[in-house]
Amino acid sequence: MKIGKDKMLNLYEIMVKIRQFEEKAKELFLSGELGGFLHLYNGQEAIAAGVCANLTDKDYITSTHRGHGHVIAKGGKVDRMMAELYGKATGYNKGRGGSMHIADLDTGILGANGIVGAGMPIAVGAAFALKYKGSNNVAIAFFGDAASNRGTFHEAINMASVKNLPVVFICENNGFGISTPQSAHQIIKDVSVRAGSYGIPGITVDGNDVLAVYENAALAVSRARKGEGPTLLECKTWRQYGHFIGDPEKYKDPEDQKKWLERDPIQKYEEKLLTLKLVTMDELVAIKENVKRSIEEAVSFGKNSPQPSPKEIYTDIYAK
Ligand SMILES: Cc1ncc(C[n+]2csc(CCOP(=O)(O)OP(=O)(O)O)c2C)c(N)n1
Repeated sequence: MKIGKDKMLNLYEIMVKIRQFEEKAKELFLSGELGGFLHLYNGQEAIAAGVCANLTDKDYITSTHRGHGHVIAKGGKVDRMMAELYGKATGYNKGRGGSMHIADLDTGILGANGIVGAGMPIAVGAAFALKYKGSNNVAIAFFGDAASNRGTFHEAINMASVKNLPVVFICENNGFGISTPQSAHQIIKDVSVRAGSYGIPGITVDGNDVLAVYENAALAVSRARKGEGPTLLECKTWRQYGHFIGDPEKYKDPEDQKKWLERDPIQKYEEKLLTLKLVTMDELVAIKENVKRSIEEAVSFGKNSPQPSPKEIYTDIYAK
């Protein structure tokens, strides 16, 4: 598949932005500036970047508790995200959602979600609406390997296949559901085989290879846009940190951790870009520096934004 230099560098920039956002969020959380919980996306950046590079603002995504990467890749602004993490009025949810509930209808982000597996039926509903309206847009559901054991996964894929809906199911198989390894929560090795039960294509790719993700997601999105129905795309990856920040990670085999860190998706992609002579080290450094500035601006925006007014505590809570 042909992919130009601009797009290749854009994939890199998005991955770097996700990584730096997460590192900054971790630092602020550990210093006590941010409350709540943080489920970081480090190590999985190639998946959000590779998938969302095939989408427009009019396409939808549903996300998970580990959702910052999806939001950034889909076009979310880091300043409004950071403000949401700070619980401020300028955040995407006016400070009421926090890390696990960031949503932005303008960019098609139907929401991160603290309920495991809850995004899949929502994406199917959005895909149904798109088909009903005769649009050629698509909906994407991101979810983890453990979420593929939930009834919502099976019900959503069944309904999507029966109705031939424009939806792509992206399983980010990072090998764990909290502290439970995949081998202890399901007997299959590849989640993608579950697609066979529903008569749709199921594909497994290297989720740490952004170009492999991009190309396979492009095929799945194109099938959906052409009215050829849903696909289940499984991306094998690794959660570089614990389930949440504060998790002692005693259940991880240090050898596995080491092996996967050597396959860091950003590092691997840098090597590829340099080997292909598509970019110089100076250009990569310049991209990182630009991203760093935008993250610093986002922090100061979040920190200096006003708290939500207590008078608005019920605003947007009840539908009239
Ligand atoms: C319905 C539901 N059950 C249980 C939980 C508790 N819980 C939070 S995250 C998680 C594991 C999710 O694992 P996976 O789907 O593989 O995603 P990952 O955390 O690896 O990204 C669980 C069981 C929850 N939030 N919602």
